[in-house]
Amino acid sequence: MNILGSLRHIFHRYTKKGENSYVMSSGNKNSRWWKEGILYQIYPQSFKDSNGDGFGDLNGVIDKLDYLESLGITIVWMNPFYESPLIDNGYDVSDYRAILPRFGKMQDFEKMIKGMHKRGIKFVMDLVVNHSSEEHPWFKEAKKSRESPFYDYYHWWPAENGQPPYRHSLFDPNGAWEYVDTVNAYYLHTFTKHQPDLNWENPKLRKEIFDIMKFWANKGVDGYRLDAFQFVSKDITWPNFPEGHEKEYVKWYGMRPQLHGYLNEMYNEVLSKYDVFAVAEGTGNSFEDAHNLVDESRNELQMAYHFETINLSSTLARYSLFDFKQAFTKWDQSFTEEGWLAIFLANHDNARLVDRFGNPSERFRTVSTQLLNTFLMSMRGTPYLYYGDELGMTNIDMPHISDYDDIEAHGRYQAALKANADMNEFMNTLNYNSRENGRTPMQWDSSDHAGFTFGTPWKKVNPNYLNINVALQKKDPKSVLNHFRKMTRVRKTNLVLVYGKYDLLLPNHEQVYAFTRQMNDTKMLILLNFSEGEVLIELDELTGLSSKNCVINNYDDINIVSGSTTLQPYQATILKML
Ligand code: TEU
Repeated sequence: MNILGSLRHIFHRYTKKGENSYVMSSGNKNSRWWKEGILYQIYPQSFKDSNGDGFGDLNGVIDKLDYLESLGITIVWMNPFYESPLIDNGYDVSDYRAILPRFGKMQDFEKMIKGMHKRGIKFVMDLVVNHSSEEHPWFKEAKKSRESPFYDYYHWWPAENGQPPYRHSLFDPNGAWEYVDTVNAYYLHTFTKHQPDLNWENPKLRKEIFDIMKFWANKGVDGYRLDAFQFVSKDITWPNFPEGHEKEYVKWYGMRPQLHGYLNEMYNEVLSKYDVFAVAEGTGNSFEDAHNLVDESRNELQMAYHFETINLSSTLARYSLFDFKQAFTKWDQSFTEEGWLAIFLANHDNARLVDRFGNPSERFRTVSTQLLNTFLMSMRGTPYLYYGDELGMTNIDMPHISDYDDIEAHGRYQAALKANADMNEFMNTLNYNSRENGRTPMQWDSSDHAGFTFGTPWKKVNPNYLNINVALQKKDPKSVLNHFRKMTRVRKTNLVLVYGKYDLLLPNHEQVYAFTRQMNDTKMLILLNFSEGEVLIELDELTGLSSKNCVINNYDDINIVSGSTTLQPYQATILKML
């Protein structure tokens, strides 16, 4: 950034500062509002339907602004609501400057973001620019002729060169090339064939994207979540990749060196000019890759999220707490000096938090969800919390392939058939880990369709809404919801949980995750019993502490006797040591 640019940047920071009371609150030169924020992800199509068409919309979110404020969250990231044929639920954009009418109008968006800002909540847009929809005018033009100015907005393999070198598609069992006869060429699609990959090597395309980002920044958005971004740059010499390479997908398809140049450009053109942050989906292959994306000195992105921890629970086999602790610890250790990460265990691409990392049984659902929410909000990194997890919403049972709407599920099913897989086993796994589990309508109350819609919901509501819903939990001081609200308060009033040094205790313990966070003369001890049994632990750190030191606890009490305590099933507590 030049001097003028940095002055503008500083000016902007300070003019916007007043809107958010905790900006720069730690007084540390590395402090940022997006580090101190608590992010809540809204899947708009399932959050709240205001007009009875069964599909969530922006006016529905407006109706729930006070609810969002009551949660204590400070940033909302919303999945795409752009114009789209909805082949991949909005991750196939046909107009980056328009809102799909089913979601609402531009005025609704403006009202929504204003309502958020008024409540001290920032807004993050999902930017889906690894690919567009095949319905985007750029692609419609591109496929008319090789002479079209839009042809080079996409990646093509001319058919006169023979068959294209195999490229693996994440969603299409037939691979990532699709033939178009009007241009006698194949186009590349990392996801479905309805999502052609944009050609980032073309400077004209990059300029278009930066203009789109400015368009939304000028509408007040405070951040961008860059969808599938590690894949945007391709090796356009199109070498052959060895057979089976796709098992190491990111290694072969991710983090091409040109990517950093493009991100520098994005930073100079857009990110440095507004008080915004950008978070990348994916961090490449190593800590070094991750640092190269987010370290401030690089002037690229501000945050990223890796998949190592969330992937621990992607199969039916129970994850080991040891691996879980190791993974979180090593990522933390690698980010003590520079760089910043998101902390998350759920999102719209995964099944429900409590099913994967907690215990969804009637007996332990509440406490185990409380434990996970305590954990997510006591780590270094910005917590990303997914709608419904503040209630302990669970997976929905979908035993048959016909129960699924999601194009990814159908792609996986076809791939399993093709590979002659055991289809019973496949369906059991899909039922457990399908991302559609995490997309059922929000459970507001005990009325029809959980109060999500007065029409017919696009997706069946989980029948357990009669027991798990906002209205019930509001009234119950021990609910997941009220604990969540307490925990957001604890996080916001204890910056040690944001910035403090993290130290793992009891590293080999198989049931308990214990660690401390320390900053200057403040220190917290976090104790989490990840098991359904009582567990006795002994820790020097407990000496001299009593239940009076608890800043949060999902049980009424904790009995500490000379350096030891027995944690109850899924007990989660934070004790102030200093
Ligand atoms: O996901 C990118 C991605 O890499 C996916 O393979 C993801 O890991 C998978 O969906 C997990 O089930 C992003 C979005 O988050 C996802 O919802 C979209 O479907 C995808 O991009 C295509 O835009």
